[in-house]
Amino acid sequence: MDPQHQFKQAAAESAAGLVEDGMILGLGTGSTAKLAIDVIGQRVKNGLSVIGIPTSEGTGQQARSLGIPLSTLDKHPAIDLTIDGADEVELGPLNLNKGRGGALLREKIVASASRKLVIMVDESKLVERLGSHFPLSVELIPFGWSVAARKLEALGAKVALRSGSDGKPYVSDGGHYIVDCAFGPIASPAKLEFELNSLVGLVEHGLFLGMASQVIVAGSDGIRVLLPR
Ligand code: A5P
Repeated sequence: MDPQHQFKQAAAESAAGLVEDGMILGLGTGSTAKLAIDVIGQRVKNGLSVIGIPTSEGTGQQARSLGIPLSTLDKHPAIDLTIDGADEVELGPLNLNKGRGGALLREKIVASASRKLVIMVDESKLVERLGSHFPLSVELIPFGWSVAARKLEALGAKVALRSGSDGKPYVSDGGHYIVDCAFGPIASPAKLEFELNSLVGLVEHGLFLGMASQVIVAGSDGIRVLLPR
């Protein structure tokens, strides 16, 4: 097993250990979340009682296959704990860059309804500035998406429409396109968030600012838990 996978597994096991009986649980998306959901599935088989709110169709399928009971935000609008991965974590405030798995919209809605958002990463995801390693995922309405893309370019991004494995534009669970926006290291995530939030045709973006309650980091020195400061 490659070290990065081992680290993801360790972070996932640690986060899954925070799940308590009776919780309404937000279930993230991505390879690390998948590992954590496997562990939770095992705990459910051993008697743990939780209700999961999935952040993607894929996560819902995985959870159902493991016997984790699922519900919706409309029936359970207050989530006790959400566990999810991230593409980058900004050291200090623990702002996040998310969305390479294409689930950023539902992930952000679920995170916003959660009392606690625990993020699991391997140490390669820690950065001084978001955007250093990965572009920012931005979800757009397909109608006239290139108009919004041009506005993103005017904000300083190199913009690429995300493709699926069939070579066609990737379509999110919500029926939208995603563009990958290479801004380079982002000096002021809050300023960029403000600019993005006023862009017509933009559904959501992968900046999760001030949302993480804690970040579980797994690396060669073991597990560390970071709190925002
Ligand atoms: C899904 O849309 C993403 O936000 C993921 O949570 C993020 O890409 C982390 O994925 P991995 O756990 O696969 O690195």
